[in-house]
Amino acid sequence: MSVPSITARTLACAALLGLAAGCSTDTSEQSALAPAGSQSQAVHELWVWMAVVGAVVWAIVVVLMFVALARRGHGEADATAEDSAGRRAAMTGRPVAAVAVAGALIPAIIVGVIAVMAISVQRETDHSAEGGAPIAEVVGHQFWWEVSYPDHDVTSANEIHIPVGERVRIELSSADVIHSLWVPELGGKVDMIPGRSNPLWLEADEPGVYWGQCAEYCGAQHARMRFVVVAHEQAELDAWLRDRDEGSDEVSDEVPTSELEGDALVERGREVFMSSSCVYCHAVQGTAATGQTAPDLTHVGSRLGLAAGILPNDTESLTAWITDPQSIKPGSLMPGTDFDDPSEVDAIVAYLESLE
Ligand code: HEC
Ligand SMILES: [Cu+2]
Repeated sequence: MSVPSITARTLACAALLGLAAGCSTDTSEQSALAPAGSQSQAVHELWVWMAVVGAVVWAIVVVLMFVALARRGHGEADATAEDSAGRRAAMTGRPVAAVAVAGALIPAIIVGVIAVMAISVQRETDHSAEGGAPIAEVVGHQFWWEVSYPDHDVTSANEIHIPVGERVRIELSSADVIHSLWVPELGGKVDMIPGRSNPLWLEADEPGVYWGQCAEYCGAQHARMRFVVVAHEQAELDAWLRDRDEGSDEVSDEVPTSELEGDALVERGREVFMSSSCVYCHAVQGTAATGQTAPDLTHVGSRLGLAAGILPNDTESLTAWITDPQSIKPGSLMPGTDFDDPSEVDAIVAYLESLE
């Protein structure tokens, strides 16, 4: 009887290990096992220690369990009831000591050491005491991220641009329910709570694009609430911000009309957009569209993705999204719009693509 059940348990363990292996991907798209900054490195090292200690304890317990099973088998085969009663009486002193050491003292030491390590990692990743101004503010919305840069008049969505090789502060809050911002390769996970502001520090050693994800269940499309952190060289970041800074003199009258001149489709798209319901939710700086409940579309043409990292930013996806967002992200807070004429969608798409 016991043999098949042990085999079954071994198989179950192997299956679980297989699942766990799924957590580690070489593409390193959103992997906590591929740290790319000192914060995530500290968290990763703690995790490795906990995994190793846990594995050793597990192995010892399993070995002891088999030893106990083997001994019990022997005892029952050739012992009379009297024998085993006598042996139990003789042993009562020893098991109590063994249980006290293996069941209480050793675990207390292990948990104590891990607690000290965890507290030290927590201190390493929390720099609240140092203060410092946030370079970006991120507000969680069902089911997207609003990102603004306080030193620049720039508002974007679903991408956070930071300088490389530097620890930067990001301020987090929420417009509706609790969300949690997590970029596994760069740092810890911090909740975004309505009515309060929480700081998070991010640090990337190498320039690149790092994927993040909402890590607190927030509604129907929680799983599709993704974003990217883009780490740039400082000069490149400055240029990125300058190009989009609505307040800076260089571009003050560039957006949005100069790009539209001479292109009839884009011009028509602008008219359709401005006379559709889009403007009640979306803003385009410098126009009559001033909605505040949806992603700011001022530079949507140069966005890396659409709808919180679930669609590429291309003509096909943009058309599909505007026509029927509910089939792509059911339960998202953008309704489909009925257009009188399908060419109106093409025009809006051309207009939005011109907004770089
Ligand atoms: C009732 C409010 C509402 C209306 C009306 C609305 N949208 Fe949206 N829109 C949203 C919300 C909310 C999102 C974010 C959806 C998500 O990612 O979950 C969004 C996302 C988008 C995006 C993707 C932006 C990005 O950066 O990911 C585009 C493009 C867009 N809307 C265009 C339009 C157009 C064009 C119209 C008019 C035809 C329109 N929307 C009407 C609420 C609205
Ligand atoms: Cu969520």
